[in-house]
Amino acid sequence: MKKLELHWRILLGMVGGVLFALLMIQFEWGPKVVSDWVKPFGNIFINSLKLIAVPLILGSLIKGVSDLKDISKLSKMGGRTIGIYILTTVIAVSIGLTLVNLIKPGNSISEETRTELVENYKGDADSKIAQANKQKESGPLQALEDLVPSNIFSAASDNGNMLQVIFFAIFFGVGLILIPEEQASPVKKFFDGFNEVILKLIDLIMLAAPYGVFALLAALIVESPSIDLFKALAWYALCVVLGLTLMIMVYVLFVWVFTKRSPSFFLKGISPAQLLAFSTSSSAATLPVTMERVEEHLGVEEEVASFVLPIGATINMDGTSLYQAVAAVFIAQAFGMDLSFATQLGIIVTATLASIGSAAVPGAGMVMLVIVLAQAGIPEAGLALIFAVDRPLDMCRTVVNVTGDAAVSMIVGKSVGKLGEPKVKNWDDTYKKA
Ligand code: DAS
Repeated sequence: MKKLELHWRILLGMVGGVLFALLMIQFEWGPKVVSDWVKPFGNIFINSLKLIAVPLILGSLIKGVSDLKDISKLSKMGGRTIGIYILTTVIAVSIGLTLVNLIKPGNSISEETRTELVENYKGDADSKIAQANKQKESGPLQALEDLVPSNIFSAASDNGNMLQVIFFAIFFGVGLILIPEEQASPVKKFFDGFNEVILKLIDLIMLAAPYGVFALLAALIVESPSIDLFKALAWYALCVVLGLTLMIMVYVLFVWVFTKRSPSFFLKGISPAQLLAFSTSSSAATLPVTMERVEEHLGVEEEVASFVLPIGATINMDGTSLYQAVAAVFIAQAFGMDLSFATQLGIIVTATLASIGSAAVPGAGMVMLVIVLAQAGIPEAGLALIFAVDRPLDMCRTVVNVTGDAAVSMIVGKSVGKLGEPKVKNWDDTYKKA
């Protein structure tokens, strides 16, 4: 039998986890069996995601920053590309934060369920809530002071400060740019290889995802069989999808205003890439199709598309950053934490940086969410809450990631005079012999 695609296997894991838990709660020994013999596999899965977060940041950011050297030769296009990418990411995170604070999906959890949640994740929740409250009393420049680690290893430790790891990675990348090429190249080669290994490890971890989801969902249900938890998860998923839809509208508007191309022209041109992004949950896997659509159907010249899109697939993940902002605040709400405005501003920074560091592979956004949670002092145990619905949301946010890259490539193309008429007038021509 043909092997099922990973996301269908994960969706199966979700359904299996729910059915298994509903069976187990029929017996009075059921919940204990799940907690003792099933939940540990869910924790192992979450721990493996947390394990890979720091190496992923170090590898992808050091490589990303040191590759920027090529951009200096194309500074005009490079500066615009990075600038617009960061702008769209900040807009995405802001949309996410606005919606999650308006809809408040985590607040629909009842007090007793919240108490149970904090009980179930006691150690992690208490320390994080205490840390968040401490952060509220700190001085105005505390966040800036905390950015620079005194010891990279303590920064990378479990209770470390992920922004400090990001700071070190960028700092190291800058150092790599400034040393002579012959000395830098073996180091860059090492990080290229290091990155490949990390991406392979994420693939391996994601293979365990169906089982991890099964265990997490089963444990979640037997430990807090409250319907309101699932209602909250449904509101959370709605919040993310609503934000992602708004972000697509922002791109359509930007393309219309800055390139005078109509919404239908843009969406028709990019839709095959969006469908592939949805089914693969991988911007990297979709990149070849994104490039073909942008060049052949959206009129961006090869010189611009081949530069802007690969960088976009690596560092421009607006869908991911929006999702990370919503997920972080949702988990805080679920644990009864009210995040200060400063902490939420910090989320804009960390979600932007975390999405830059996210790899263009399935599940990477979830791995990097650890950084956003750690930085805002939100219990990482909350990952178990949202992982159950992460895969369908990963499919949706990857569509936005790809759409954003295409929109920016058109805007940059227009700004450097490299946006012309599409080579292929419409869909039928694509399949007609030239
Ligand atoms: N699936 C990632 C991508 O390829 C995004 C994510 O995991 O958030 O864009």
